[in-house]
Amino acid sequence: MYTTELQKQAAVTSVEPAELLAAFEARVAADEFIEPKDWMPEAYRRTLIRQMSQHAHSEVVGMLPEGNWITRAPSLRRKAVLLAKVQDEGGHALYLYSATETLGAARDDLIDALHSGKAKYSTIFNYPTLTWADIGAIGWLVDGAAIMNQVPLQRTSYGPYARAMVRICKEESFHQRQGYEIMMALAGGTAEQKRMAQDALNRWWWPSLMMFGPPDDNSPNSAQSMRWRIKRDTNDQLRQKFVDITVPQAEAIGLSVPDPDLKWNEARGQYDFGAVDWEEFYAAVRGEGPVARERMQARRKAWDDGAWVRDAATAHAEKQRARQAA
Ligand code: FAQ
Repeated sequence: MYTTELQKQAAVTSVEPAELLAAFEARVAADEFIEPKDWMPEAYRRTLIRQMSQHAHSEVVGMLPEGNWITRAPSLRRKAVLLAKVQDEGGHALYLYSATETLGAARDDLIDALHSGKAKYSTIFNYPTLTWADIGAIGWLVDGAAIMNQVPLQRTSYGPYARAMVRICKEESFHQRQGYEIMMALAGGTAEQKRMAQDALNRWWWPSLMMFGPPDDNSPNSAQSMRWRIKRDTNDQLRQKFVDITVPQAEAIGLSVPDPDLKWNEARGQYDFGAVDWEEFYAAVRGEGPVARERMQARRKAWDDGAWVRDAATAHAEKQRARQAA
């Protein structure tokens, strides 16, 4: 798992020298970026490897629900846009895996952890995409929730993660708008198209709220990650922001958010909203989401089918190295 001597030393150092720790904490407190060769507490490194690799896995598995509609997009324009979007998600995974490697993690270990079910990925991608409107709902809600979480990550304390987020956020912002535009077209279309859009919103609303993670009082990692400025906002703060921004967007296109308890709270200047079904969330985290098994099967098959490409690329690189040496 550890690739450099420095990282090996850090990993086996059980007592972290107090002055190194104090200097690290002072840098974090001063909003300086921590860079790959800087000393960092082992737990900080492990937290980042966990979060960043799970983020990368989410991007990769996240290609599957939308990939399902590339061949059935309703027009050439929609197909070209969807292809580009799905390709972007693959790119995000690549930046994130590369950024995780700067912490000494080996890519093969990370992929193994995904395929063996040891590593998590976002619960949202365990739901099926039943109609074309789901592609609109994913762009609007899922990318919308992803941006809400990722904009603050542009200021996360680990430099390579923060920098990867800058480009990812630009692309996610385009994704969110293309999704909303699909929903706008459907909501303004025939009665059947509007019904499809509402049905997609009904199915994707609550899983989108779950993307932000468990409530703050049940989030074991939040307090430490906030102290280390890996996370800049808590799960509940981001969930609230998402609700406040998204509800008026639904209203603007004549759709209704499927929450009978949703109400503008004048005193708070925010929406009150109903209880998320946390049992459903934890079941999805445990790998029991509606299409979780299919998602993992598809990932493992793609990995196995791609073995020859990896072998060919390795052979090509070796040939080039040998040629240069000669
Ligand atoms: N799904 O203590 P916390 C996207 C786990 S990218 C599954 O609150 P933390 C782009 C969590 O890992 C979407 N597991 O944890 C796209 C932890 O377990 P662990 C992904 C979840 O890390 C769009 C345990 O629960 N984005 O959508 C989830 O402080 C469209 C306790 O939770 C990121 O990964 C969940 N929803 O906060 C692609 C952003 N929530 O690891 C295609 C970066 C929590 O200790 C199409 N990540 N868990 O075993 C983060 O910001 C954080 O990791 C959170 C969780 C906020 C997700």
